[in-house]
Amino acid sequence: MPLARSVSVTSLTGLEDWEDEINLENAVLFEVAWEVANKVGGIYTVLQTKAKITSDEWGENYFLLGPYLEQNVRTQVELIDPPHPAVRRTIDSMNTKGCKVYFGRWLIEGGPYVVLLDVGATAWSLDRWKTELWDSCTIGVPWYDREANDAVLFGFLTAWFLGEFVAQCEEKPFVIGHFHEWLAGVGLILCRIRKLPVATIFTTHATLLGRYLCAGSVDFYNNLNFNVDKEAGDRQIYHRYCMERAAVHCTHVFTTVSQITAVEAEHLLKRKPDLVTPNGLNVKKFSAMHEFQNLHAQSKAHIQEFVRGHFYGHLDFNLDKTLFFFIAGRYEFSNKGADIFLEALARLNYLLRVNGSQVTVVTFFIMPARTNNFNVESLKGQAVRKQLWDTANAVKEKFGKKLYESLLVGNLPDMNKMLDKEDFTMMKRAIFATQRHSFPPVCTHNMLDDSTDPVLNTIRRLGLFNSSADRVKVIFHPEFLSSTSPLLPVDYEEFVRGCHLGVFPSYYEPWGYTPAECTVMGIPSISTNLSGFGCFMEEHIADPSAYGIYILDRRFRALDDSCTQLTSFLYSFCQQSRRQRIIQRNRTERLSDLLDWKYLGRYYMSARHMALAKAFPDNFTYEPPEETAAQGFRYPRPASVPPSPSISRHSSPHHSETEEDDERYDEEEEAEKDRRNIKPPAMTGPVPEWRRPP
Ligand code: G6P
Ligand code: 1S3
Repeated sequence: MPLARSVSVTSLTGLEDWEDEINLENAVLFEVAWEVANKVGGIYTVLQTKAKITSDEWGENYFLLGPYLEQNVRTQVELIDPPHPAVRRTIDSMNTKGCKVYFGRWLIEGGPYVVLLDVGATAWSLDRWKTELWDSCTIGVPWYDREANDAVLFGFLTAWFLGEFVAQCEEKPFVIGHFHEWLAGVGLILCRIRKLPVATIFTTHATLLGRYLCAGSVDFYNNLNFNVDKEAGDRQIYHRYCMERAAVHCTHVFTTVSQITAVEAEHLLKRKPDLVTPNGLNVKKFSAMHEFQNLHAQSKAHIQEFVRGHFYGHLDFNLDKTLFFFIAGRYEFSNKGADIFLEALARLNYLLRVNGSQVTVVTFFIMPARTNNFNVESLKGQAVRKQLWDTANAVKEKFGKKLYESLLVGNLPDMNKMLDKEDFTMMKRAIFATQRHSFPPVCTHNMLDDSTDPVLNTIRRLGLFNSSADRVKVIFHPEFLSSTSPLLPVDYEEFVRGCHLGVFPSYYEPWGYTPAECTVMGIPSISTNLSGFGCFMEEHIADPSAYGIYILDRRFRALDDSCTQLTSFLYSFCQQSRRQRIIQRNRTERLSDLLDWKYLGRYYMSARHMALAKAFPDNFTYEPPEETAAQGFRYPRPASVPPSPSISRHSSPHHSETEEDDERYDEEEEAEKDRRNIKPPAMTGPVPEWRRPP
């Protein structure tokens, strides 16, 4: 039986003792989400990266509940018999009543157990369950909303599973149900309506209304007092909003991923979150400090190969002085800031041209849109590159053979006879094949909505057509990356490592994994003070830009001013020497600990403690946070940054005169100076309150 104990959630000190003091054997954690082994967006990344630390803490008593989707199961899940007797009995019982419930191990780090519920197999219950939902909490779901219907089926199956599980346990367990996002919310609502002995947590990763409102043209963050029912009704999402809001109000503990989303939730969902649970990552540490820099160079070489093919016939720029920028994510044109990024790129193009810069910027937009495969011109580019490579190799082979034979007989070769007419013909043919009468394409695929696509239309308006005069080139790759692609055969991680700068000027971004992923790989990034990540970094780092974390002000500036600021970030970045970029990458990578689940996982632990204390007050207690303890950890400025801004451009690493001395940079010395300043990132308090403008 667990001991009664008190846990302060403000001071997270003491949580290390949690496992020692609480008997977790009789506590079971179910984490419920539509994105379990099902990649849709960021929640998948949360669950997948967090699995290791959660499994380490909960062992055999940790289960993820998600939808059964055959294709995902085939590639990500090993189906097994449930080792836990009560789980086995629960699944058997449900399956004999017409459900299809599967059990397995998710093949990711930590290998957590998954319970997968086939919503399609119980679709025959939809009308009955919708009636029950209406009768118990007057939420009506229209027939045409497929996603909402799935949410109802998934919710009823989840609640059925949890109820049955509790009934099947011989000794009553302390069950925690942690539900993510509105799609999993119905299960939580039913747990409370049916009074199941389950401690519930609801985490929202984005509010439904926030996402919709931001995608329109409202000044969202400076005007949060919306008539929420009307706004939801106008957007035909009232029923979804009701599910979300009901889950928020039913749950024992309500959490969200950032302070900025906490304020949004308070206004739109009418409940202040009990806790902010920032998103972490599973940080890989290399034994050799230089390893991630070597990986950058290797991955960059792969991207350069692609660029050689894509720009065939127009390779009039120096690849050694070419920088790779990228934006990636869900294709929400203005929410993710693709609009302002394109505008800033046009301005950067102008600045680089008028200042006669030698630098070329190739910018990738990796955002999936509707396509019918790669376009011919892009595929041809890679074929032409390959043909040139093959030609060069064939000539080299023949050349090598002749040279060898000549040396064998003790003669120096006659260089005039090393290449014959046939070789020249072959080489000329290959060169002729590189002629082209059009600019390199701005898009790699055939778009289904070409004429209305917002990225393409903005490119057309701004005239960023990859002409020779353009110093900024644009490549829109409207599909997620894959190492099996015939065009750009790299996976996302490799691609990020090979780039120089990730640009994520989002307007709506509750957390934002993309800049966080850049950080742990040592790649600088631009985010905004409207993204959870940007606010978190601003809060915890004394001088973010010195660490390659550029935070764009999209909250207190007009759009045009933000665009000017973005342009100046990009332009300054282009002015850095190689040596400066290397130093900056080292600093960026040193922030990884701040984003490691090893530390950020404590907020999840804290939420679970709170939920247990609220649901089982006889067994657990919890101390309310003390206001004064709310002091977050702060990384100091890097030791080598000059104190005066006049000698430090954007706090970027100190200047080198030439590119040639780049490789002589003493990385160890710089790192050591910083190490002396940086304390271990123990999180001593919760993320401080979101500060309102003065
Ligand atoms: C890494 C490698 C270096 C390489 C550099 C290129 O640091 O270890 O050998 O010169 O990347 O950096 P850049 O910013 O020009 O891609
Ligand atoms: C959401 O996914 P999105 O890209 O639609 O959840 C993510 C995980 O919490 C978060 O990082 C992101 O900002 C949200 O927007």
